[in-house]
Amino acid sequence: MDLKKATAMKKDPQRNLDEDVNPQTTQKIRDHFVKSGERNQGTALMAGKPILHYFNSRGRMESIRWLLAAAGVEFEEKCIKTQKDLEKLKNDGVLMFQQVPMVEMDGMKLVQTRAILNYIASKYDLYGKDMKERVLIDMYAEGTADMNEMIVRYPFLPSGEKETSLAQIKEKARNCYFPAFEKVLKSHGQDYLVGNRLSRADIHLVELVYHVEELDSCIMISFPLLQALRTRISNLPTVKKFLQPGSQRKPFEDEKYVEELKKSFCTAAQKLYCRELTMRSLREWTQARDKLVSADPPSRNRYRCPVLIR
Ligand SMILES: N[C@@H](CCC(=O)N[C@@H](CS)C(=O)NCC(=O)O)C(=O)O
Repeated sequence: MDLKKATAMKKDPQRNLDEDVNPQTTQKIRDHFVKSGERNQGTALMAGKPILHYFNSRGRMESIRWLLAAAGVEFEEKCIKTQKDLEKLKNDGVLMFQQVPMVEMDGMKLVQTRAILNYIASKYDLYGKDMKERVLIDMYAEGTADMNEMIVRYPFLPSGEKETSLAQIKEKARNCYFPAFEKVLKSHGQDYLVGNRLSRADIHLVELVYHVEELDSCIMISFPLLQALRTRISNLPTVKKFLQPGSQRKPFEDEKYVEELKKSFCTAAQKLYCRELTMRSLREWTQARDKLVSADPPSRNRYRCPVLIR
């Protein structure tokens, strides 16, 4: 174990794990810090924690929260509470495509969920040991992302569409995605999906399992190996902590939660819309009045502004 390197990292906060070419060395150093009770060696020693910019909901940010938490990385969240907050971020020019998730990390402002996840996985050695492992991890991660996309949308659907969507989610999980992952685990008999060691694929899959179970509590009965994986991953100290109440994990967006979220956004959006309407009607009224007044100047006093009256 390279204690010299570990000590150098501790002394130099800017030093990061991704400078270590050999993942085994990285793992050893990580183990060293874990053993010595100094978790989050890559971040706690760095200048700042990653800052996550998103709504107060799971959405597309939840996988990022899971991955950071599993890697033992502490992070901060700047919650977008209103349309105004979102507009401000957009106007500040920090959202490359005018969208969130956005993560401030290592001096960068990262957008696009997949790119962010790739970066975190690479940095914290959760992305396999070679190209072949990596492509498997990508395949599995993309599969879970497709399934997750349906789940992310589900709480925000109009009530008339929810039932169909829920049935689709259950059907896909039960007959396509979960059997596929069960088969992978059965094929090699190992503890993790790829390369017999923890990768982002395991974290994404277990996150998905938790989310699907919230929608269908019996679904796991037919998938014993997935259940075992879930238990294994849930018992990792970092994940265990994240699963406990009071962590940064976001709750399932039930109807009440969605209503609250919509209210804070609709109110701000409506205000903006109303202001625009008001300004437009004011402009139109002024133009009409000016036309009348130019034909009959003394009539100016007869026209009072309807917007101001209102
Ligand atoms: N491909 C992007 C999609 C991002 C996206 O659709 N973000 C939504 C929130 S989940 C957003 O920013 N919506 C606000 C807007 O477009 O004004 C990603 O994966 O990050």
